[in-house]
Amino acid sequence: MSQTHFDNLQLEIAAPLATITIHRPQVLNALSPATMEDLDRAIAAIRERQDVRAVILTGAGDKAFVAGADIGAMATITPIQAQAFAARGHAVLQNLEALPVPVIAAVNGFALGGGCELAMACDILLAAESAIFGQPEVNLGIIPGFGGTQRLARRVGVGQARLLTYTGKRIDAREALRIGLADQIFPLESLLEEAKKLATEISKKSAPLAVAACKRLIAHGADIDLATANAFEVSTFANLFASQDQREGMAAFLEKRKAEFKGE
Ligand code: CO8
Repeated sequence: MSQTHFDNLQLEIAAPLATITIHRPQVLNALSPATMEDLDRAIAAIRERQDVRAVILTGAGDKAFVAGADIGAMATITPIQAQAFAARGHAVLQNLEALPVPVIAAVNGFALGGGCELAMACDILLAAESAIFGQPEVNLGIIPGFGGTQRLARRVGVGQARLLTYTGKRIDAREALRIGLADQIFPLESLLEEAKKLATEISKKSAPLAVAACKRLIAHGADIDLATANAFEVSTFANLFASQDQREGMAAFLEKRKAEFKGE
């Protein structure tokens, strides 16, 4: 197991799992520009590791996942600096989305503004029953700037996205689950354990190239027409028949044994 302490987060790698914990408890894990750079470094470190099969992203403490972008760091910035911060935030979240392994958000408390946007850039969003979600930017005179208007609308539909972004209201985990913002909810005490259970299940039972292919197809398919997306599915399906994992998976089934996938 390896642990890397960045200034604003911790990265623990215990292959096949990696866990990123945003660690700025004094500001409820708010995202400063330096935190986004640390996050990008952690993502790059994970990308280097062939033995990591799933990532968990959470916040330090039991109160907040991430309470938003750091308002103190944003209060006096210029439009040019705001543009740079938002653009960089988008790039980092795209790097997170581009990891070939599933990223599971374990939302352990407030996920507001940039925190909600960070959680939505993950593949699967698990939340504590005590979690609180919202895009409160309009209450600060700004709008979501890390993809909130876009990922939220794609995730929960334009109606719910309008309700949340126009009012800035907070919703609890049950409401987040009802509208499809959260995928599953658990008591806070068992959230991390459940996230690890899911990550381990995917890591141990599922063929890595196949999981990566599902991830790519679902992510890109949402933004293109159905016929084109289905055509990508057909060619990706066919390509997997060039993998050792396909031969191993099918042989193991026929021989009634557990498959040993290598991601090759
Ligand atoms: N930024 C900076 N500091 C914060 C933030 C934040 N987002 N959230 C909380 N803190 C700080 C508080 O100021 C407080 O510090 P101190 O102890 O020094 O007073 C400490 O964390 C604890 O917070 P509270 O005392 O407020 O705790 P409460 O339990 O009373 O309230 C809340 C918790 C409801 C979460 C409250 O802290 C809150 O409303 N926070 C702000 C939430 C918010 O508005 N988030 C959205 C920010 S904007 C954004 O995310 C834009 C994203 C796109 C950026 C684009 C780049 C240009």
